[in-house]
Amino acid sequence: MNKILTALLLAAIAIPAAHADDTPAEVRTKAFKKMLLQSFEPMGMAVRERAPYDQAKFAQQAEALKTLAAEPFKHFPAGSITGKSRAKPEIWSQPAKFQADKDAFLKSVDNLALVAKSGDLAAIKKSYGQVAQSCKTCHDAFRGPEK
Ligand code: ASC
Repeated sequence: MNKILTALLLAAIAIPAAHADDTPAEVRTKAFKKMLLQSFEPMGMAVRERAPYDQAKFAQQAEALKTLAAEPFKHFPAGSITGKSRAKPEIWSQPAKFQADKDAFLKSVDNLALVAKSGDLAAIKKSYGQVAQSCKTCHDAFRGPEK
């Protein structure tokens, strides 16, 4: 896909704006979406060979993920299950597992940023897969169905 088309497509995906009166659930959902749309999905396109792999660009996206990855986890105050939130009560009843899953995710993200610098695409694919697996592990335990 050419660069202009990619830019247009990314611009067409609305990244919801943050508002001062957002609930914690809205704040964390927007933060998760931001990292997904600005870094994880664009990297996924390259990893799945649906977009050209560019070493510098990919390394930049992996750094962006590192910058964005911790933010959503700052917005899980006790009992913040409101409206459209998919957060399960287990987040607060199993805090040690939630913390461990978060730490594993952040560690896998750090590793991806490191491996991305090498330009070794096979290693990058493996590391990206570990990040995706850490998303899934946490979702399986702590994210409920869409409401
Ligand atoms: C995504 C997405 C997730 C994760 C997960 C990885 O792109 O929206 O929730 O990856 O599916 O296994």
